[in-house]
Amino acid sequence: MRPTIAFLALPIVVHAASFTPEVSLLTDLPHFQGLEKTTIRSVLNIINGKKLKGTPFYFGSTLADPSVAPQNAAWTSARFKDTFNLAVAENNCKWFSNEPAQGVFNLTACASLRDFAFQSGDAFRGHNTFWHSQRPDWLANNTLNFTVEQLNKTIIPNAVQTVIEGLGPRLISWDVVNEAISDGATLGMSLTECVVNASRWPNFAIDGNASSPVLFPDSSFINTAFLNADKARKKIGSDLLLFYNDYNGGGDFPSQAKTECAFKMLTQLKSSGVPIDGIGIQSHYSANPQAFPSKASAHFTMDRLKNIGVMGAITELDVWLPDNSTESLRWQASIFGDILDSCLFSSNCNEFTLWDPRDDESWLDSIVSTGVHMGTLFDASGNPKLPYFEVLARLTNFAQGGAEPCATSGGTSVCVL
Ligand code: 9MR
Repeated sequence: MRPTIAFLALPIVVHAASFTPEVSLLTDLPHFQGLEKTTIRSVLNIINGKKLKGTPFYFGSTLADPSVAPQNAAWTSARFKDTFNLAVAENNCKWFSNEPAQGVFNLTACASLRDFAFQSGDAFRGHNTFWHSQRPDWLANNTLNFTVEQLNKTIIPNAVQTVIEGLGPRLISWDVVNEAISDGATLGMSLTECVVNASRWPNFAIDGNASSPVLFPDSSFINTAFLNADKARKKIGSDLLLFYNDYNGGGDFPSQAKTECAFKMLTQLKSSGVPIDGIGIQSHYSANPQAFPSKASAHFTMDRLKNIGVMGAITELDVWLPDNSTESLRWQASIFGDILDSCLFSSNCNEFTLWDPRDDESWLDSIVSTGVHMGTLFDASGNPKLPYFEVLARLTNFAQGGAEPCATSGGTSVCVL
């Protein structure tokens, strides 16, 4: 009989790690052992050679400026040939880098990462043309006293068009607008409320002073950015896809409200004839209870997007660890695997991108103060970890025509492979 009384007394003293469920993994099964002899890129080649997803499936990672980790240059070069088939610039294609002085564009840093990707046989995705963060200094402090009209009619259109045209026709996608929805969004908000509640530019004044005039009183700057991105791609004859990209949405973690705001944006843009091709679900998660979406809700979101006729993409996946116990490592591997499956087995998801290729290059150490992080597929020496092998197994399963595995991150109480 279960010790019900003892169980009820537990939550007060228990450490979060003791909630870590036991999980089963594809890599536990004999059929998926010995995978170290193959590479992710070779499995991607099978998937794409057989056109198992129709259009190509991209498995990508961020590419940092070479000055960030010069000691990893040879490793990076090798992984973008034998592991990833897609690259996205971690920082070098953002507005502050592309337009250092007003009207003076310098796309060299961005283009050089694009060229590195192309030389390695990788596709390249653009990130991003419009974001409140990492915008140029000349814009950040509004020393030039721009008006709402100048921003909406000249500054944003020029930046969006120049960058997309300048990077050329061979990119597969661009995050046109990034993170415009407020973390304080609640269910039922209008799109304007979802957006203007974000206490940051462009909703608040450029100088950061909330009492100054609000520069964008509604969500029309989003329409402006997408319309100009569309104009640019048409001009260069490109069929790249235009995305809205955000975090904490895309499922039941942790903000259903942000997900609903993104859907509101999507339907409103589409109904006003503004071109948008998909939603990027960033996917910064942790291996903690309720800190990542269930596989069912990740699928549900992909299906909702499909019903509207647009793509979903996993654009920035990492999963940090609360500790380095074996249970947490296994849980982390199962979360990576489940999120990958939710994209692989959805017909409208062809891009799956990791945010940072290895632990020593991860942004997580600078931002997450608890846990041990280690949120990528490769350790700080560049060696593949358990999640790497689980991801390789899920890709192999798909390449072999296997059925979708059950939701392993729910733990063995709900799913045993
Ligand atoms: O990884 C990026 C880090 O190097 C930058 O310092 C940071 C600045 O905000 O941006 C990081 O990338 C972010 C991405 O562009 C948008 N989504 C969240 C990512 C992690 O913060």
